[in-house]
Parts: sequence; structure tokens; C-alpha cells
Amino acid sequence: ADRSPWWRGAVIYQVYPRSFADGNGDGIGDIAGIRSRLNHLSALGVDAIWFSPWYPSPMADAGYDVSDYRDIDPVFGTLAEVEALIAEAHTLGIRTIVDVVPNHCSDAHPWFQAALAGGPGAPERDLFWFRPGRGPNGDERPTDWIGEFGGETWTRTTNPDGTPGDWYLHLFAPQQPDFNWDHPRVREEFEDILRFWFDRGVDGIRIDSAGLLVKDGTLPEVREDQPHPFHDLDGVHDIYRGWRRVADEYADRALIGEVWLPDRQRFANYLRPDELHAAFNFDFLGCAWDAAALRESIDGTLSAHAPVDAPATWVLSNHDVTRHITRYGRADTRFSFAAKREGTPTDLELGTRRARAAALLSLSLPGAAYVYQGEELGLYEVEDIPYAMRQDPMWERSGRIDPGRDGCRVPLPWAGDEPPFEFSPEGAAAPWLPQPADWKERTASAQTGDSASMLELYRAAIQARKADPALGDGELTWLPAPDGVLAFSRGGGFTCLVNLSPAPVPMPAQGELLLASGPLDDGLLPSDTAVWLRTAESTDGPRAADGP
Ligand code: TEU
Ligand code: CA
Repeated sequence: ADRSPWWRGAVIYQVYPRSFADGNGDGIGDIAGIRSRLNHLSALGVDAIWFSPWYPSPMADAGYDVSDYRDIDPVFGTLAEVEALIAEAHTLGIRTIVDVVPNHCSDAHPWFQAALAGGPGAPERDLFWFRPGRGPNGDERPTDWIGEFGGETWTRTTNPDGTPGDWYLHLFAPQQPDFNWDHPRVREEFEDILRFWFDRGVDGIRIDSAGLLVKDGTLPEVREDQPHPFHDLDGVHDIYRGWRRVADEYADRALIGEVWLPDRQRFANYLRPDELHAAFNFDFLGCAWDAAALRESIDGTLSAHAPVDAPATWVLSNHDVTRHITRYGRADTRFSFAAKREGTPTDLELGTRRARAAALLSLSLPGAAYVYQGEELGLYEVEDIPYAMRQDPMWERSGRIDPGRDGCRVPLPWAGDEPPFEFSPEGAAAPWLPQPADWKERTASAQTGDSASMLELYRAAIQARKADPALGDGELTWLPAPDGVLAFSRGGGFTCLVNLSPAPVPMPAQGELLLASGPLDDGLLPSDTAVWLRTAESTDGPRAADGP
């Protein structure tokens, strides 16, 4: 299978810096903490790390509200520490990816501050979406658009003389004003920001909310029968063609888009040869734990990516969604923002069994696989965080309907029998979100050396993947299998079997057992179990993607 360039077949680990490891004892993760735990990622065998934002920020949206794209927030450390971290990762053979947030900045960003201070007519206002209100007094919002967190998308400003002024657009929280991407200065600024990070040696850029940048400046309301005013407008592609030219000034750099878009063809448009290198597969993430649905998602993904020759990606969790162990333990295993289903009964044992099988599935599909910090420890969604302690703006913005995303952002447990589980050094402040007491069984230290643990499964699978030339990018051939069972070969004698049916089935293929997600039952493949096999098949090159 194809392993070059690196992003086509990489295992990419997402670090959420607030919650990975705390070096200085303030209860918040930081760069020093990440550096002290790089050995964990090296032992896990990942090819690259994507770091969620660490820039100066008032943290209205946990750092996705950036006030300076070229520096590091003091809560996380310094730019010099980040440069050292990048170098240390490279020494370990691990590439680095930074998160760039181009749709909006923080209301503390100097451009927005200047736009406010300068009053109507300030040139900086053209870098954002300032508009007069509707109605005789201008006190009605320019549009009725609903934001991505729910709630209103316009906030009224006060003029320097104290009178009520224009409104500005924010698709997320009010502290996240949207940039006007029709303005050349915005375009130049971000191309320069890309160069700033590429010059510091980063190997890739994760592009936040990549489909939202361009707006219909006539500000029409959202209507079913009309093109959407800000989702996936054709104009965004021009921006990414410019970004691709910047990436191509450097060797081996990847642009990875966060594109939430149900239409697979439109999604693939972002991956044309002169645009982004890859994008997150949310189709797969949201998919039910169901063989037919997964097979449809896998086939649909692969056939949408083939014409643009882009690698598929396989994502199960991230910092925005309910952890998949929890999802997979529910009656309805799908994910959608509209139905977060907090408090739905969860069978954690079932969810864990399925998550183990899902790990073998996603790590053996063609393309790149993503691991969200803590999934390798088997962490579940923490649903009982007291509302008063929740920090995600989604909770308030949604009118307290959406529980928010704090439950998947709880600080990692590293070792020990009680919180903070060595997330922070001894004598430190409490972690910024409370950790469940029973995570003592899920610390990295407790799992190390336990061959039945989630951590050792991930380590073994990632090592086996690296050692096997059939894995990474390439082709997939479906093998005949009973209903409820996924069976595919990757060529080179590699076969993956996953039983999603409620009962054990005879193995649909025979071979040497490389890895199993759970105990096998006398030659049968138990329910919610996956295996990797070395089969007698010849080492012929890739075959057609459509099996029988
Ligand atoms: O997320 C974008 C995102 O999740 C939305 O576009 C999504 O479609 C919406 O929440 C569902 O209604 C990114 C980051 O991953 C997230 O953490 C940030 O809060 C957000 O952008 C704003 O920067
Ligand atoms: Ca800290």
C-alpha cells in the first residue's frame, strides 16, 4: 500500500492541549506537559500529532477564539517551548500539525478591537461583517441566521460616543467575530500565517470550520429552496487553491480540512488536486454501529475520494463529539449534533467491546486514521459534570438544550489511584474539569503491560499496521460474509473481519491470527469482535474496490 506522501497513510493523534498533561500545576494542560508525555505517543507509534489551538486567546471557546495567530497563550507556555516540542517530536519521527482558525478570530484580536474603537467607517470594519440593523432604529438583527452553536449570529456594537451602533456577524459565540474573506487583507494575512508555521517546521495545518469562510454578502435568509448563505459556498475553493500554492512552496506539507458536509461529492471538491490534501470523515464518525451502514459509509467514502485521488480519513471521536465508547453503548449508536442524547442509558462494557473492534476496523481501512486523545485509554464521555462547572459556550448558546462538549474534554488520567491521576504534578490545583474516580482503571500506567487493555490493543494495532506493507493507503476488496459481518482484504494477504451481528459467526476467512479485539470462541468470531488475519492469498497488487 501507498505510504507516501506521509499524510496518505498516517496515524494522526489529536492532542487537546488543555487536557493532555499539565506541567506547571495550574490544573490546565500545557506545552511542558505535552513534552513530558511525548514518550507515550512514541510508544503508541503514531505518525503525527495534531494540536488543537494553543494561541493567545480569552478562551471563550477554549482557544478557538484566537487573538494572535503567531504566538502561544501564556497558559500553555511560549513559542520557544513549541519550537522545542516540534523539534523533539521530529527527533522521535513524529510529524506535527497545528490548528488554524480562519473563519473567525477573538473579539480581543487587534483588528476587531480597532474596528470597534474606530467606530462606523473604520477601515478595519471591512475585515469583518459589520452591518446596520433592520427596522427604524436599527435594533433588529440584519438576518435571522441561526449560529453553529445555536442562538443568534449578530451582536450589536456601541459606538465610541456611546450610541447604539452597527451589528457584527458571528457564526459561533459573540466573542468570535467572522472575518470577511472577500477582503484581500484577510487572504494575505492567512497565507502569511501559514508560512509562519511552516517556517517553524510544522508538517501540516488543520483548518477549522473550513466550509464556512465565504458568505453571501447580500445576506439572504436561510431557505430550503435557495443556496445556503454561508455553508459551502463555491468561493471557498479559491481560498484553498491559494493555500495549496503556499503549502507547495514547502516540501511534504499537508492541509487537512474540517469540513462538515453530508454531500460526499461536494465534500470531495475540497480535495481536488490543487486544494486540500485531506479532510475529516464525519460521515464515518456519525455512522451507526451497523454493518450495512458502515459498509455503505466506507464504500461511499472511497468512491468519492478516488476521482480526486485523495486519501480517505477515518475518525471516530474528537473534541466536539460524544466519545465513541459511550455512543456505541447506547441503543442508538449514531452521532449528530442535533441529538446529543446526554443521559441516555449506556452499556459501557458493550461500548468498550465495540470501540475495540472499531479500532481494528479504522486502523485497517485505506487512508489515514485519527485517534483522539484518550480513546487509546478507553475513556468514556463524562456526562455528570455539574452544569455550574461546564465551560463550553455551546451549553449556554443552545439555550441549555445541548449539554455541550466538556464531557469529551476531561483531563487525561496518566497514573495513580485518585484524581488528578498525575495529569498535574503533586500539590497542583484541581484539573479544570473533574475526572471520574473510576478512571483509576483507565490510566496509561494501569493499562501498560495488561494485554487485555485498550492501550495495549492500540499499541499492538498501530505497530502491526506500521509493519504491514498492505496497510495504510491503497485498495480494499470486500470478501463474502454473512449479514452483519464486514470482511475485507487489503491485498498482500491481509484480511480484517468484524462481526457486528448479535451472535457469533463462523470465521468468513481463515488465516494466521495477527490480532483480535477480544477473546475468540472456538473458531467462531464473537459478536462485536474484530480480527486481523494473515491469509494465504497471493501478494498480487491491488484489486478492484468492489467485492462480490
Ligand atoms: O468546529 C466546527 C463545528 O463543529 C461546527 O461547524 C459544527 O458544524 C457545529 O458545531 C454543529 O452545529 C470547530 C472546532 O472543532 C470547534 O471546537 C470550535 O468550537 C468551532 O470550530 C469554532 O471554532
Ligand atoms: Ca498548566
